[in-house]
Amino acid sequence: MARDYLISARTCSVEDADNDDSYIYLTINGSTGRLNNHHLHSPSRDDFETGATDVYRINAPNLGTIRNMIVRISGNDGWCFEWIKVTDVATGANWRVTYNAFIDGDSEWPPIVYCPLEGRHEGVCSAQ
Ligand SMILES: [Ca+2]
Ligand SMILES: [Ca+2]
Repeated sequence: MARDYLISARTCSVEDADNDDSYIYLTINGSTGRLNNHHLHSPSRDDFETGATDVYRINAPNLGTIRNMIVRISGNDGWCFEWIKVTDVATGANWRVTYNAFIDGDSEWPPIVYCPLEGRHEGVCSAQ
């Protein structure tokens, strides 16, 4: 059965942290379901601005306990994120992964980062 989740994403407060032109995708692997390459995007506002926290409400398969997240960028506008938090609206359970660095499709930074949780509610992302 599908459930509602809030996905919050905090953009870093450093130069060029913001993203306007690249596509950001989030994969969430849970104990009972998966959200695959979900495009994080708001049609109604300029998201991923420096220092901002953007919140997206989505409907997804029941993920159960989240095991890991994968963040991917497509495009040449690098994005720096401090953290991403996923909240199960029905239960209030939440999982947060921190990174504090850039992902970038065309630079020394990786285009994909892997964020293991392995039963915890806090995790740290690193390059694939
Ligand atoms: Ca940028
Ligand atoms: Ca933007």
